[in-house]
Amino acid sequence: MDYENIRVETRGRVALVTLHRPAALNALCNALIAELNHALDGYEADAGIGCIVITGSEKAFAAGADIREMQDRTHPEFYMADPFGEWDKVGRRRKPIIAAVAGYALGGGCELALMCDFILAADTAKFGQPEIKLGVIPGAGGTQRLTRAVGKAKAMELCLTGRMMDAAEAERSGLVARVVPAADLLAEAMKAAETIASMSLPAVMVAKESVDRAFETTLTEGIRYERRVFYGLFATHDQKEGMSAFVEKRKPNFENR
Ligand code: CO8
Repeated sequence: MDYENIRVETRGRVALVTLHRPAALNALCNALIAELNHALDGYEADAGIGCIVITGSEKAFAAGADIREMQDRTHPEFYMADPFGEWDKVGRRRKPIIAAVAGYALGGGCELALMCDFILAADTAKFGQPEIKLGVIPGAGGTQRLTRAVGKAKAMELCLTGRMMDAAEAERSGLVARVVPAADLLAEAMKAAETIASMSLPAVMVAKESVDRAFETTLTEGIRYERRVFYGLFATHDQKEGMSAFVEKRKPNFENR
């Protein structure tokens, strides 16, 4: 399928989605989010895909939600259309998604990156929630996911001042998993995605779900949950294969079941 605002390609078991609205620094209009969700729906249903990478351009991962599209909205229009419902779908995906961020990841762009499972950043990356400068606040999870990622002090400072954080500060704060030279960003993201996609998909999906559970529940409940799904993995072919391969000193041949 041809999209207008994103580019998609598949490399082996990895799907690569490139946000592509260069004239607007990849500002996230409704049509782009709809296309992204359409592509992600396909990858979720495709047993041949084990991991997804979302990236942008050298200059911008995404400079936020599309301000031009939003500026004249009224409260009832926004409430009835509930565009955030569409955004939320990205954060509820079951297969792993890596955000490969170069340049600006601002406002909704930072929030989109935060919806992914982890962020790899180029040394050129700049993160921020500048909505306060527009007379509003982050609306796609920024006040919540950013706070969980970097703690109250830094999240509060970013949301109240709108200042940007560079890649080094983002790594120090725990917002990004790793910073790499800009020229290596896509290769590093694809390498990480290929590693993930080579694992047992049920184990990967359960690991993702379990880590996410840590943000939703108490420690006792989270540990109980982890233990249940750990035991559950012993019903999979891949557990038998993974452990047999270790004992037999060979590489596992996971069948994703
Ligand atoms: N929306 C629409 N257009 C944008 C956006 C945006 N967020 N960001 C940049 N553009 C456009 C500019 O208008 C400009 O277009 P044109 O050439 O037609 O004038 C083009 O992209 C290039 O931008 P600049 O000329 O400004 O480029 P600079 O290199 O000078 O500056 C910046 C780059 C610093 C990134 C600057 O563009 C900027 O500050 N952008 C806005 C950042 C921002 O405020 N983001 C937050 C938006 S609000 C939000 O994200 C709320 C999320 C809630 C979810 C909403 C769900 C519906």
